[in-house]
Amino acid sequence: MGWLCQLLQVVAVVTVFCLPCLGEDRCAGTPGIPGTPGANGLPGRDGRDGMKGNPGPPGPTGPPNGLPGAPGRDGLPGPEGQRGEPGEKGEKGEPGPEGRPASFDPEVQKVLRSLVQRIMRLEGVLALKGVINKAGDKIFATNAKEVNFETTVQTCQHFGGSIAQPMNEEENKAILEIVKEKNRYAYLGINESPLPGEFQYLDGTPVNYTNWRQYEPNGNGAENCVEMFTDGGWNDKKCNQYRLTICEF
Ligand code: MAN
Ligand code: CA
Repeated sequence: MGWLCQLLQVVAVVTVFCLPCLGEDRCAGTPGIPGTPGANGLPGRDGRDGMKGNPGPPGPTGPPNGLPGAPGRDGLPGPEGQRGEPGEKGEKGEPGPEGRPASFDPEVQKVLRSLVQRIMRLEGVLALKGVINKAGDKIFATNAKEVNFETTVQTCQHFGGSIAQPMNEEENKAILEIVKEKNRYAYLGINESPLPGEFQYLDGTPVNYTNWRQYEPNGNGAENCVEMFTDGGWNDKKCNQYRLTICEF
């Protein structure tokens, strides 16, 4: 079959190239059959260097008896450890700057104002009920008991006060109110000094206000205590009588 195909191919070529000039005087030549490709030329010149390639994969692990490598980088910080024992007490620091007195604090002032208000209200109630008698900063009160001078001093001390000791007319009047109300004489916080006829407060300071009755004091060293009568006048008297207990607070 190969030769038949080849023959048909030749006939086809002859037909195509010979038919156009049938009946003409001169017939144009037909193009030749392309020749066979020539032999390969000489090798060309070397090209320019290509771009640098990517690094290759890591090589295989070396033998186990190699030198140790450089130490690796530090790892991440570990979790927080347990709290240690308290350290020893340090040196005392320098004193800080002087602060504002607590009394200047607006909050403290508010509390103080409130306390003053409440105390004044309580005093009002007690005065209204005749439990206390006020004179200036002093408050006088009685337990309505009659005891000797020494017991009066002790009773008043026991309750945080002291035996009534009038130092001016106002205080004398406040004590008198109680004396009159109970209609009982009361010992005062005044004693005769070692000098007969000289009287002093219980701390030894000389009296700077007196309200002696007429002809008093007349004990001349024999009457060392002082009592208040129901008219407010004073009499020097022995200390062992039973008199109304009046204290000042
Ligand atoms: C009594 C006592 C005295 C007082 C006279 C006053 O003798 O109370 O202290 O001075 O009376 O008359
Ligand atoms: Ca007297």
